[in-house]
Amino acid sequence: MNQLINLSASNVLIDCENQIKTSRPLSPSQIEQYHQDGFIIIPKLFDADEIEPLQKLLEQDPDLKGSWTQRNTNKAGDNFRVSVWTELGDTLLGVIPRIARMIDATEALLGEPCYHWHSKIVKVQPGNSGLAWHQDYDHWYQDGCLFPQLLTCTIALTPSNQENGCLKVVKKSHLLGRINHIIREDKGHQNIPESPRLEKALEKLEVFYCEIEPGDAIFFHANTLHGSDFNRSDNSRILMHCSYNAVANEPFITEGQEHHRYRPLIKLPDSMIKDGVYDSGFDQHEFHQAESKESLGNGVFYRQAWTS
Ligand SMILES: O=C(O)CCC(=O)C(=O)O
Ligand SMILES: [Fe+2]
Repeated sequence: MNQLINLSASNVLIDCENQIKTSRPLSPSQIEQYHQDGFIIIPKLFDADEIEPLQKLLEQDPDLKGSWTQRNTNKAGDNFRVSVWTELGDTLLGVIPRIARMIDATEALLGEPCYHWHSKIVKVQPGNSGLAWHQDYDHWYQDGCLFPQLLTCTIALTPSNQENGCLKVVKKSHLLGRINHIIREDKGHQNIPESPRLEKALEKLEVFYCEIEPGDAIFFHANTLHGSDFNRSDNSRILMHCSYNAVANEPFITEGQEHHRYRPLIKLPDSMIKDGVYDSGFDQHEFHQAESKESLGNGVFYRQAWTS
């Protein structure tokens, strides 16, 4: 680990940073497909031996050192679990969002330099009803981003399929622009697109179920409608979502948005995970403060409307 700390502390890595490039860039046709459909699936973005260390950590500490936030924006009002972080240190969870293949793909899709917005691990337990349809940009618009120049790279940590409530997306829904979302207090504070716009969009556009295996990834646009169905399996479905914003799109709202301000994103070589150049374990990792309805904190999901 000393290797990384020493490297980060020297000017050498900063000088080399611009020259670090992925050996697995997206192809022009993958980039075109993303722009047409609002998402693209990249099988095996990470190899099995790159995902295994994180899977092992999740088995050893399923509670992620108590960082789970009980988030309640799903259909039956039951909670699913999310752990979120904004700062990228030298832990495995801080290294993955900085790996060259993630950043190069994101910048190729956004068409401009990016920085880390936030990352999260979402665990949907057996019997959980999954997430209601939503666009992430509705939240990020409220956070003060002028343009929908953000995207998310979702990496499967467990198999993700229709039985266990995989991510489902509405193809081409990024072309709808931002739909007004309404917080439904009667439905567990779900933040859902207003009717009848959602119903009309679902009539016209195709729903695609992103069935993926550990290491496979989905890049999706901030305005792509997405959600998930019931987890009818006996095991939790776990996805890691890494979201990025364009540097030029830093939120104009600063109060309460310190964690979403621009910070330089130091790109790391693709080989970093296989070479084991990271601090393992969740102990050293700085998760964002846990939030709940009673203790909202100054969080990623905090909304003034929830407190009223
Ligand atoms: O993991 C999932 O099912 C999706 C999570 C999601 O869409 C979100 O947290 O905004
Ligand atoms: Fe989302």
